[in-house]
Amino acid sequence: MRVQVAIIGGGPSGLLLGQLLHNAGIEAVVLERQTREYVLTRIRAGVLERGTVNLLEQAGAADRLHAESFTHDGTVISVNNKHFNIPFHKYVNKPVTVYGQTELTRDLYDARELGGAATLFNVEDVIINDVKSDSPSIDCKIASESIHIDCDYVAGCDGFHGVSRQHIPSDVRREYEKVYPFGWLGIISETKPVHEELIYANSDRGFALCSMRTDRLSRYYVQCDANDSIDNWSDSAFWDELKQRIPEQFADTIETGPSIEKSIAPLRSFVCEPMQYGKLFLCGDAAHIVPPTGAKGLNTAASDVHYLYNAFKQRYQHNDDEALTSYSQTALKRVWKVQRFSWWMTSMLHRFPDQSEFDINIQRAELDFLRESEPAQASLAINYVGLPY
Ligand code: RFL
Ligand code: PHB
Repeated sequence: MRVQVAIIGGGPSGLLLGQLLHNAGIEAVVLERQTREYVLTRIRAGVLERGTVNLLEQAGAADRLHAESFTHDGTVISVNNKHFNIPFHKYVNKPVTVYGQTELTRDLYDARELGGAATLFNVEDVIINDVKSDSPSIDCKIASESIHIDCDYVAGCDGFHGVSRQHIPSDVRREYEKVYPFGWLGIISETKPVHEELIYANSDRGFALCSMRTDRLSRYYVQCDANDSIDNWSDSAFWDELKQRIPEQFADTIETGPSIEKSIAPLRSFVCEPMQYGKLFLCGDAAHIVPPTGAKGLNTAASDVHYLYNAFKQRYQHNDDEALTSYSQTALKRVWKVQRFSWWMTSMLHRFPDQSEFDINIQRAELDFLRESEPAQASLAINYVGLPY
């Protein structure tokens, strides 16, 4: 097989990049290790920036999103029993869109299928060859059959545990990492969301988040121990804990019910530099991870896709590879700003095991300042709705 761009990973970044390239007439194949069904069981992101929605529109995969998503013009921050709202529209002319990653991924798979774009599933043992040459290639297997793919470029969209990043030699690759001493226990329940906006809660018992997917599907999280297990959390233990972390007004009215999904996610900040090596370009979680506070993971994957897609277009439609050459530099500038925002939101809202009384008072002062200061709220709003590309 020969394609112009071989894309490793059929998560949101690989599918979005693949679909945009396909629509632009650039031949690409997406190689996914799992089955489509497996990828669609991963419950992850829920909040999309305008830029992400724009890219889905360009990819021709936004019809259902427009019909079914919610638009949010603000968010609630609570501190124990008190809360305040940050109205995005007062500071920025953009809302955010609430639409699940599962649905977005399904829409991209459907768009690819409809348009006849190639996605290969159950792909094993991916090896990238000769990325420093003008003729890189990929060897892999599907059901023990060997497949060889010649290409001009390789896009590594295979997430944090993928193989692409390892193809950048260790003397070139620099990795920056911060692991947080807690996780998020998340559930989904077929219940009415407790509030029309998301609630980010700082409480003496730890962080909590009230989010949603639809008007009958709620997504809730509580901060938990990094080594905790879902076996320790019955549904009633989860609801009891959540209610103790959010203001009484919400705890008294929250609709509870059986969870239909329950999982624990670790929290990590991570950046790999550079995001390119020879003909290999990393995109999304393959190159960087943020803690979910602030909802930036999928959105930053989308901003990488924006830069890389436009660079490929320059290359193939105008025979100009300047944007490709500077892809890593361009993408990383935005990546680090998003890292800063996600780290800041995480630091401001969680209980840390080694937090002293001093640290807690500083955190309270930060939240007080945010409640009272319009410039501080503007800064949160600008970052939350999404920095420009
Ligand atoms: P993904 O989604 O990990 O997809 C990578 C794909 O590559 C495949 N793969 C391989 N394929 C072939 N060969 C190999 N050797 C391969 N190795 C791996 C994998 O099977 C997979 O299908 O990365 P991508 O596409 O870069 O997308 C990133 C996003 O998934 C991620 O950033 C977000 O989910 C993060 N995130 C959130 N982001 C937001 O923008 N807003 C949110 O509200 C939000 N909430 C969240 C989140 C992540 C969470 N968890 C579980 C970490 C909430 C949570 C709890
Ligand atoms: C979610 O709905 O899953 C979600 C929303 C906001 C976040 C993280 C996750 O910051």
